[in-house]
Amino acid sequence: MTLTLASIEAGYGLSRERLLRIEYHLRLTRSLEERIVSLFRQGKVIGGIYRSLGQEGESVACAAALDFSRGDIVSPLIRNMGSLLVAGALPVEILRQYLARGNSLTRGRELNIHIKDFKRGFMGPVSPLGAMIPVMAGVTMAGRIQGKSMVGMVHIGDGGASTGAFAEGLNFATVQRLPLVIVIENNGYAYSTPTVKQTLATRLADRALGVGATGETVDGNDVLATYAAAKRAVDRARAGEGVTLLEVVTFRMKGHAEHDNQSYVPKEVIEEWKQKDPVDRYERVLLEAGVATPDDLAAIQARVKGELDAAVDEAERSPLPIAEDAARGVYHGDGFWDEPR
Ligand SMILES: Cc1ncc(C[n+]2csc(CCOP(=O)(O)OP(=O)(O)O)c2C)c(N)n1
Repeated sequence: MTLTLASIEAGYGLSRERLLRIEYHLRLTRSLEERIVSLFRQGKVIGGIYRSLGQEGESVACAAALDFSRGDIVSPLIRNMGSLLVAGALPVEILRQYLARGNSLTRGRELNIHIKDFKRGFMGPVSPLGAMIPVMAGVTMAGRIQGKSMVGMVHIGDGGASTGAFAEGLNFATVQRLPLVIVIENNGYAYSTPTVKQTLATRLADRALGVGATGETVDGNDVLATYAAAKRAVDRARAGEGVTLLEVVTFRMKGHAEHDNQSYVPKEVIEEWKQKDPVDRYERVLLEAGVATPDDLAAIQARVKGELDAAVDEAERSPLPIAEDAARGVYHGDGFWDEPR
């Protein structure tokens, strides 16, 4: 069937404006990461870079299904910069984190996307994988006790889904019928360990069956299909129908971090997934459906470039942390975190 704007609007409930906003966030995510790699190669980044190249589609599409005006909260992992940008984190805030600046959201104490802002609706990860599942169960339970209609969304990798914290959190959130969407990113590898060495299950979403949650698997590089699946899960959660375990099938197109040359992945596999690039695929859909012209797409890329030029400049001009501040803000009540930066 040929897609048109009208058929997309009818099938997915997405207006032209929202479809172009998704495109903007896809390009912003990809380009911001490219800028961060460039800063890394100049020796300016503190810590590692965990690219989401090839996975931007699922981060952006899943977060786009949330309604941040209703208090929804997303908990991204290191490869979900796209979710943060959709939630309203600014590129300059993310850049200041990577550059460990004194006026970053964590004042230079935490790196990459380990940031939170409950008001805007994002809560960055802690490093122990799986731990954010029970934490987000708690966040959504608190929301319910407070009478809010908020939904939580938490991301986990195929490797992270092998942890005890994941299993406990999934079971607890499910039996409590909490409004939580757990997104498993099946991106082929956990570091150098292929998914087939993590589990004999062929569908990671089947883990929902054992606890009585709803499970769904979707092509994570198909932005519209992923949006639709995430929206179904969010709607179910908001309607009081509990947890969905949404498996997004995608591929990590880079090594675990910049130091990893991904030599353990066969070249043909990388080539095969290149053809399924989520951003290219989404742009083809926009063009074929007449939602955007090549000029529209070029204008979005120009806007992204202009915004990132300014953001990189501002982040590089931001001050480094002050040594004396290291002992402040450790205990509640000294006003450190309320001081303007
Ligand atoms: C509980 C725990 N074990 C090990 C690690 C170290 N570690 C960090 S990332 C990573 C690989 C994660 O793979 P996966 O969950 O599949 O996510 P991906 O990197 O593929 O996005 C590991 C083992 C950790 N952070 N937490």
